[in-house]
Amino acid sequence: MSLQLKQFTITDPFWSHYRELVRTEMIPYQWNVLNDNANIVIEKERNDETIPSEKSHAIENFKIAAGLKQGSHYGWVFQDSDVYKWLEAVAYSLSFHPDQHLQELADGVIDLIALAQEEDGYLHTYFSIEEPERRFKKLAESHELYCAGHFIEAAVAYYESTNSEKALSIACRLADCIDHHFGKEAGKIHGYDGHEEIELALTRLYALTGESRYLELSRYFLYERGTDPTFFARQHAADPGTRPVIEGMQHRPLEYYQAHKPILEQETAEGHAVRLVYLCAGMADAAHLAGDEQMLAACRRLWNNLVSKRMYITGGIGSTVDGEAFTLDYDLPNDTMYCETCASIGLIFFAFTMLKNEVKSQYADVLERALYNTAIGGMALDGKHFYYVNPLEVRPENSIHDPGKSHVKFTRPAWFGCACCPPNLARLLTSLHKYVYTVDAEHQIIHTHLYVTGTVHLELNGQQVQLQQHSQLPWEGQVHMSIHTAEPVAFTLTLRVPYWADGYTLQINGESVIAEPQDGYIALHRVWQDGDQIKLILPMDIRQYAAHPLVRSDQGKLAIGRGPLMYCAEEEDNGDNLHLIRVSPEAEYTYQFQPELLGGVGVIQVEAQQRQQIAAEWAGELYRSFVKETYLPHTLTLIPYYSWANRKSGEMQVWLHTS
Ligand code: FUB
Ligand code: ZN
Repeated sequence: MSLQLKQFTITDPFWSHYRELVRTEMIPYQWNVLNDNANIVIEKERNDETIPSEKSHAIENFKIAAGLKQGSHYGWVFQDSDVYKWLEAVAYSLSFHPDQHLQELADGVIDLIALAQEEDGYLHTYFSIEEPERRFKKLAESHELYCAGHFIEAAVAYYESTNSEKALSIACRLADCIDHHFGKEAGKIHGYDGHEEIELALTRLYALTGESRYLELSRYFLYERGTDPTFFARQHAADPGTRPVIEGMQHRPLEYYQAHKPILEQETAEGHAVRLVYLCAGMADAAHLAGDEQMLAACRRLWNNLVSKRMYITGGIGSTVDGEAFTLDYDLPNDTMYCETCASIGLIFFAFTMLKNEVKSQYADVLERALYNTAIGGMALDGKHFYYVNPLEVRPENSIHDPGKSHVKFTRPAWFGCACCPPNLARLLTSLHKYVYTVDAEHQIIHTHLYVTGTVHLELNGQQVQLQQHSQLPWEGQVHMSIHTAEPVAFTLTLRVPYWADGYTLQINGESVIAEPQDGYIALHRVWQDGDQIKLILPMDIRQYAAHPLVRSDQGKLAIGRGPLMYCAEEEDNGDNLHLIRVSPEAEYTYQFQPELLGGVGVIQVEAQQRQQIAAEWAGELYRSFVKETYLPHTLTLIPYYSWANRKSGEMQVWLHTS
């Protein structure tokens, strides 16, 4: 089980900054955007005239659906989910920073949602306002259960944080409505949503309420998926509507929705990346809650394919803009990829739900990789500009002039027509406390997955235990822990040894401890005394990474990382034409923390070589006979990937050519 809210107080300098940024900047800013009160330019996520991007209109849609205003629905069919994710972030924020004004605001939004909910529990502003006759009739595109899932998640978080049942009762009525319409029984719809989300939301609702129907409904959706390849097509043929719910979506293959095969037969990560990881998070959570071994085995298969053949070194996933999707094994282009922020957030959910099933460091390693790189890289340091797509290589001119790269932005927009990512980040960062520890109550074990400064209170073997952690990550690898307990207490504390640490040193009360990690975790089992001190040192050397030989885009290249952070070169520090810089694998690196730069970052430098005199040497030729190229020394400066594009716009590159 994971720790309950309020049991863990984060005081970590790195993460508290983010959490405060969400609380003080993102939440108020996003509220203004959702109410169309922010004076901003909303960008289309790519050059596509059909993308609605004049305004958010998300709150207005609820007012219209609630009968408080006249008008039409505006925005994507899943616009409601922007509000729900914002509400979920508010819930988490209230758990670590009570704020009466914010809670009143949230209560007001919940009241509005209650008014928009229909008599039978149905909730979705697009269909309520525009096409009630099409309810549940166009599930490939409708996002009805996707939006429901996001509301349910928000409601669970709101209850856990505030003890208020306001949102939860709406969520249960909504889940009951869905349960009434979907399932194996005759007369119900034998189908599922085109975008997974309800599955993982229902497991959360079950875990909170104990209502087994919700777990069964989640498992129903999971097991039904892909069993009838004609389901979406039949719905489409019988659809009473005359216009597409989402323009251009009718021709997506079943793989896009992970509906090409039953889930137990799916072995590779296919289709839309966010959909896939939300599906997998639902599967892994349901497997955990229901003790479903065959479901867990399917999760492992998908996990293995995803992380060993289809994931970027930054924890990004999704190799193509076409369908925001996976392509094939080892196809990981750096400058046309998708790597949607939401997809890395979903990967974090998947990794975490796998950790609930089995404590293996491969899951926490990926969770950490996605969190420290693509996820936080998805927002600017001001908390008010966001990436949807997170490239590993950018040249601004290419994004401007190549229509195939219009999705690859070189500065973070203030908002998007499709704004799934910004509020998703807000809820992720405010719920970070969930991911640091898990507790195995049966065996009295507390597992440490992430190194984040803070204090956790929990009960182990009948004793109140306080565990304090002081971590210097992501800049240094020192972690200190201390235990506080009224009476000596026996339990096991595990510590993850991350993939980036070449071994570790460990002391308990000044005495060295040698322990062989199992599945990547050191297990310390003892009778703990009040004041026991643990000192863990994880060496944080600068590492050069290579990619598998079949990753064509990365051959002859290396990437630099230190600790959980991947690094990149920017034009601001290195000039343009980054592709003409070569780094020798034997080169010496230096590292320095620069408190004034980009909010305080560790900077890596290396003596590299830069190809010179291009214009003079080439004199207007495009091709010529090969001659040995001339290189001059160049001090290459690298910054953490997450902090790129916070100064002047320019080129950026993660994978660097080697000499
Ligand atoms: O379809 C809902 C969300 O919008 C998806 O998860 C994102 O990829 C974006 O397409
Ligand atoms: Zn997104």
